[in-house]
Amino acid sequence: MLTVHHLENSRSQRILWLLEELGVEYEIKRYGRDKQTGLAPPELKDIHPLGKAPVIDDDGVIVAESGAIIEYLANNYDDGRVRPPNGTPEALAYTYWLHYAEGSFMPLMIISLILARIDTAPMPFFVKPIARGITGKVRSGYLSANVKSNLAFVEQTLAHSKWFCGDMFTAADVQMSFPLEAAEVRIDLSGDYPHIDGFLRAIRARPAYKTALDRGGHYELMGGLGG
Ligand SMILES: N[C@@H](CCC(=O)N[C@@H](CS)C(=O)NCC(=O)O)C(=O)O
Repeated sequence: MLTVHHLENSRSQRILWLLEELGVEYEIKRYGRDKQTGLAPPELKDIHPLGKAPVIDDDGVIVAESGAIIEYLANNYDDGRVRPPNGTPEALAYTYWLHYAEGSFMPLMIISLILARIDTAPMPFFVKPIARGITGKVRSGYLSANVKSNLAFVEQTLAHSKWFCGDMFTAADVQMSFPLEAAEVRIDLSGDYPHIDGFLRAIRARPAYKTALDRGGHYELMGGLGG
């Protein structure tokens, strides 16, 4: 039996979704986040040294890191439904988006989350303007421009095709769902990014996405996309 170590409100939701798309049987071990810090509980470190989600245990084979898990599931359980044929331009796009999601887009979301945490952290009143000054500089000098150019790039891609690798739904769409859902928490995508908005509506209409939500439990992402 395949077990998904699933942290509430997290990236592991998309692994449940992919398993539903593939029709693979699995069980869920669900973990709650620490109420104060939002971090994963220490028990996750018993499964993998980094203690992050997702991690899967497939009959003793432990795989961590969303992209690696998706590749493992596609290699072992896909009969061509969620991955373009090798050697095609779509296959190259597939590899690109699988890496881009965590390699390029998510770091921006994490920086944004950290800045928002600093802005709202309890601190002496005289320190607050200094802290705000620093977070504002990071936003204006780096974050905002990069978020904009990345969203524009994704928007342009989805203006050309319904899914990230063309007309075929793939696991790259599953991987890209989380960064876009994280972006959606703070930005009204329907205005400047109608194709991203349409993509999010399209994934949410998929039966497998809905079943994964039912099985994974409450799913609500933390805010933090400042500026
Ligand atoms: N790049 C990794 C990121 C893993 C990660 O940071 N997971 C978050 C959940 S969204 C986590 O476990 N956070 C809790 C913590 O850091 O304690 C992946 O895609 O698997």
